[in-house]
Amino acid sequence: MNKLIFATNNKNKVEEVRHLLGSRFEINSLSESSINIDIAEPYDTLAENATEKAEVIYRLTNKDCFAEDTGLMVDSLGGEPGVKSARYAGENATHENNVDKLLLKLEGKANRAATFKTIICLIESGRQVIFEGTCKGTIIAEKRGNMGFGYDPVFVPDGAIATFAEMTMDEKNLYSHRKKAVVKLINYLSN
Ligand code: ITT
Repeated sequence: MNKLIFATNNKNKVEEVRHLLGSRFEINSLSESSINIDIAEPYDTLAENATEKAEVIYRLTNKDCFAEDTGLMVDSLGGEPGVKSARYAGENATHENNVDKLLLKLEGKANRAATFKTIICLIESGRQVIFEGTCKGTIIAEKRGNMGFGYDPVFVPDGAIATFAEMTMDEKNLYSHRKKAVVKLINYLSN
């Protein structure tokens, strides 16, 4: 099996995952599969939302597929924005709105530790498998860099000096939550 639908509308995720999968697996995003839907993420956990996205697409297509849900958990904000990372500043918030809200909420806080977590749900021949990847780091006070997406301009992974938005994709992948989860997916699919 080497063809999968990646149940996402996020072009940056597709680019990152495709870069990691190389030529071994062919993935098609929702738009590349001519599926024009925005799947709701109604649950309180990344795993439930990732599973929901994968299940909706599996039911619709009956084809092997996977979805991922990612959240940024900030320690001093009780885990916010967490599962609501994409909608932190409201339903139609841009990445910039979300980052601005995060920086505002962290103003004056000494503890700026945070963790990115990615959960992937694969459905292969009707069977569900979950993979997880995390990356610990710090939220800096001002945005730096213009690569990547989402919270990348304010996130410095532990062991680095640059933000994710100042890194090439290969550099981000030395630390990335998504990379760790995708490696587990690749290992599973390869066995
Ligand atoms: P799909 O549900 O269609 O996959 P989405 O953008 O809605 O795409 P999520 O629900 O997983 O994705 O939302 C996660 C949000 O967290 C995303 O919109 C970004 O703002 C942020 N995010 C996810 N991965 C990130 C990364 O690697 N670097 C920075 N921010 C990230």
